[in-house]
Amino acid sequence: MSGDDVKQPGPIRVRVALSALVMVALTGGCSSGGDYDAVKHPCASADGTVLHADIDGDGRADTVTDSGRDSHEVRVTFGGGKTLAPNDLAPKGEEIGSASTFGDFDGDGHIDMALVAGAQDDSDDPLERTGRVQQIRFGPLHHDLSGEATERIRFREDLFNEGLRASDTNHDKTAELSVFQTGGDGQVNRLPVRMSDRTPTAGEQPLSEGYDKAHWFKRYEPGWADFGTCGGD
Ligand SMILES: [Ca+2]
Ligand SMILES: [Ca+2]
Repeated sequence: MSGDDVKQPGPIRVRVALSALVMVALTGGCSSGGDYDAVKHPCASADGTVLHADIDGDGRADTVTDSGRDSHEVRVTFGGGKTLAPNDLAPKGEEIGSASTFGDFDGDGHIDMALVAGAQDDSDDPLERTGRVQQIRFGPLHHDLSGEATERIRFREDLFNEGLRASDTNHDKTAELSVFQTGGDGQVNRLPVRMSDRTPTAGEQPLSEGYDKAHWFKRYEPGWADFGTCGGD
């Protein structure tokens, strides 16, 4: 379990198998792609800002939105209608910045959630920060966004993390997680996260990809659309 300073409510699972099957049959499991079944095959909107998948494992398609694609204003809406903001799970404070994203990072077929938070930089120099959260919660996720297990992401350097991006550039149905970590001089560095079973490690290789801090989320294009767009559109 993670040592992060973050709420870890107890598990509350609701499984309504029969009604879920009926709902999937009625909706097709994906709001934007006709009869494409997002429960079996997570899919995204063409612009990569909306992910349709079964987050809680109840057989109904759920929706994750990241309208700015910067992982800062993420919303999860379960098939039953409940909506949560994952970044609200981060510790509170004026200087705290947080980011979250979703993908099947361990390849077990269940969508997982990555969450990072810490005190933001107040200068253009990378500084180590306290009060951080850097974790992956493994799905299926409960309706409070707790997971069946949580693992801390290991970093080479304990710097502020500007954002996250989940993608599947090699189309192997396992999501790759990237962390965009402050690098000074107005830059962020992209740190690929390597998974060893469920142990995530970020940025083991020498860093070579730098992005402009204000625009990394537009200039690093891969994202949820890599998972396939709903209905093939
Ligand atoms: Ca669901
Ligand atoms: Ca998973």
